[in-house]
Amino acid sequence: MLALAGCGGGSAGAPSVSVGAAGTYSLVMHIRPGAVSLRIVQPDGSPLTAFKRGPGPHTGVHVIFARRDLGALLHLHPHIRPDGTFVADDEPLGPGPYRLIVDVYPAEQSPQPNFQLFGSLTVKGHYTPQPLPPLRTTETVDGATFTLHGTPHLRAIDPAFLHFTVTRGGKPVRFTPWYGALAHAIFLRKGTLDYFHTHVCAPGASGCTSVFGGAKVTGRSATPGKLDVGVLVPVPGTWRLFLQCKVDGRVLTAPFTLHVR
Ligand SMILES: [Cu+2]
Repeated sequence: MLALAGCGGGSAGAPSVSVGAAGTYSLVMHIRPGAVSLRIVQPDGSPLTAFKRGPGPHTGVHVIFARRDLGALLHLHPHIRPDGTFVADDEPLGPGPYRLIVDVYPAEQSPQPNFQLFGSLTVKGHYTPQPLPPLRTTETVDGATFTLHGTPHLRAIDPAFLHFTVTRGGKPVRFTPWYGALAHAIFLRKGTLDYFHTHVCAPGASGCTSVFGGAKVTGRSATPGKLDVGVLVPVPGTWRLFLQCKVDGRVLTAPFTLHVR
């Protein structure tokens, strides 16, 4: 029996995900150089100011900038001011068109724990879209080697796990909890940029399970250097997994191309 704890959340193109609730909310963006100021407007026209708090990654708002060619990603959990505004510092982004995904965890957890709102922005400058590389099972980021073990056989709406090891200098790394999880797995679909997000949590961690329709997924890591990453994507296609973890004070992002039938 698989328990897939993704940070629950599919996006457009995922018929069984209840994005209806999100459809009644809207995102107000104010773009300025190096930062985007954001606010969520509720169906009654007032700003959303009450967000889920507590341990685990499923709190507040998660802001993700994904370049349209899936060649770059930035994942932030900005502080929310009492008036409901939050500022995402997008200084690190290079030129190009981006999809902005705001994954929202409101205090009111019904009918679903979270929903997504979307925007887009373009960072000026010369940009050439890059084709997605084929799956490579080893990626080295900042001297850390991420290795995917085995051949993934992934199917839509079917929870599964991918087994990774992360080493540096031949030794397993130690993960520092970051944004409430040991690792974050952000899945984006080529072309449509459909979105799903799961987490890898320490044993016994609470608030870490992701939900999609009736399925749940919780990634686990009980051993340094090992990550069991839950996969639960809503539709077939070519997906890009951005696996993120914090090691020695730095956030590392390792991308993998996945084919989902
Ligand atoms: Cu996350």
